[in-house]
Amino acid sequence: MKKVLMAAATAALVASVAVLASDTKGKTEAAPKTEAKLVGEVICISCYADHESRGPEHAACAASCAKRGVPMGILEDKTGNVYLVVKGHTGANADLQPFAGKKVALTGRWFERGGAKIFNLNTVAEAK
Ligand SMILES: [Cu+2]
Repeated sequence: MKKVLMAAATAALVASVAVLASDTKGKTEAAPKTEAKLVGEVICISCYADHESRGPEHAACAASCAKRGVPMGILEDKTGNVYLVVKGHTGANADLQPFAGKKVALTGRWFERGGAKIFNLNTVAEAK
């Protein structure tokens, strides 16, 4: 009887820990399992966050920031959301820098964790 109670108590503890773990902050929000498309402008995350700089007039500055290692992102056309772009476990600046200030179409996968929107890049091409 004692062993049965102990086993039940252990199971209850494991279950409550599992519930707590599944409810932790920073969980991944709904993300498609298949490849997604993201259309928007290539921006310098720092310049856009600090002074909303974007567009063709800012392309040279954004490209210069990218060379210095400032992450580039995408300002999504249809939502105005900003995505930080990565490429696997490396940065995506080499891929995005040639398109600074331009509209592009990306393929890859997006994630949302801890309030951050992240796009894991597969391909990039200029869009009209
Ligand atoms: Cu910048």
